[in-house]
Amino acid sequence: MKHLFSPLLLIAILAVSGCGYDDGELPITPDTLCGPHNCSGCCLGNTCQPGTLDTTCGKGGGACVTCQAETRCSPDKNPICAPKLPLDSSWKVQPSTANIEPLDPSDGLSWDADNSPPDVVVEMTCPTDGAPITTRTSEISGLTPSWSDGGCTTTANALLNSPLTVNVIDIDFAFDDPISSFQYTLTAADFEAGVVVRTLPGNVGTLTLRLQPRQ
Ligand SMILES: [Ca+2]
Ligand SMILES: [Ca+2]
Repeated sequence: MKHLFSPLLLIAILAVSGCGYDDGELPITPDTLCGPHNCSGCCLGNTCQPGTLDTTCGKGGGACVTCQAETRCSPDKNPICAPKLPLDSSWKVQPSTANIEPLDPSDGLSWDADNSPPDVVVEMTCPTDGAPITTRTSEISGLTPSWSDGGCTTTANALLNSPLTVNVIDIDFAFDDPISSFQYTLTAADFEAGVVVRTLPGNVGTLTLRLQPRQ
């Protein structure tokens, strides 16, 4: 037994165990392991991948993940497997807030003859997969009105392919006094942001629309 750990036997044991060598490749050490120090994509085992595929998604040298159905690999987002935008998904487009200039730029006068602020309504015509629908918010007086009514619910498909028509109106005693109007076709980026801020033509201010998915 005293010869069990002789130098020759020790060399034989080390050779069989591999001593960190992997079938002739470089030795696996902390420096050669796939990780944040040598991989800007993601690590699949010990292999660095670009990290932009649904099957191998990731960044910064973390472990690759597989994005499940209804998501797509978006390494710069959180979560990195971002939900897809199904074209048949239903969305609420809601006029949220506005900032209106205190004077009507067209004549430099207050919106109303008694110098009171405007009484603002947002009328919106929304595309659908059938006939367009037109709705109005309630009337809110002031230069920074906000609303939670009005708006419309329609499909992503319709909103990506046809414009919204938006009329911002000051309600007066006998008639609708137009403040501004515009048309705008939403983009996939707008859906991801969940919000759109539009400058109102005529240097009148801004209008914020919120986008919320509906079941
Ligand atoms: Ca007016
Ligand atoms: Ca008015």
